[in-house]
Amino acid sequence: MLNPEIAQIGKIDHLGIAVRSIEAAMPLYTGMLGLELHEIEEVADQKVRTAVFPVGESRIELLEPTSPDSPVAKFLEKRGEGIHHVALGVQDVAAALAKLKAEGAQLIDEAPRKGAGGALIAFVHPKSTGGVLLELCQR
Ligand code: CMX
Repeated sequence: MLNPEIAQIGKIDHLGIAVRSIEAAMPLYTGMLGLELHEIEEVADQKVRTAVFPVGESRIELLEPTSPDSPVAKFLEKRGEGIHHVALGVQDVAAALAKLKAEGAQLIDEAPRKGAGGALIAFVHPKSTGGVLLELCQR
């Protein structure tokens, strides 16, 4: 049993980058940067299509909205393309959520849900984390 007093953040699991079109962004990531595409997946729950590029022990995850009411569509409209969230790899999302809540963080997800690649994820509101949307991610 993991200790809920400790968030147990082990690494940056991935950086989420909002793009209007994965296809249009591809030459930058596979061409200019020489990264290898691991997979493209639709995450219906989040109304996004994701493209994952492993970078060392972390990944870059491109996020393309699949609907005008996707959180990523809203982000693109307001801020344009760019870094959307930082995903911290944790051993136990539920325990990390409990810890952050106790510390005063404003949770977007009170309980873990399913994200890209079968991971368990939960988001913390950027208003309570210095303007950075944080995702907790358990693989
Ligand atoms: N990073 C930093 N700030 C952000 C942000 C982001 N990604 N998205 C929104 N904000 C800011 C806005 O700029 C705005 O700030 P101001 O009030 O100063 O203008 C504030 O948060 C509220 O923004 P909003 O446009 O009114 O949007 P909502 O409150 O409706 O939603 C949020 C914001 C973060 C709660 C929503 O986007 C959300 O629930 N995100 C989590 C889910 C998600 O992003 N899923 C997509 C990725 C899925 C995946 O990785 O699989």
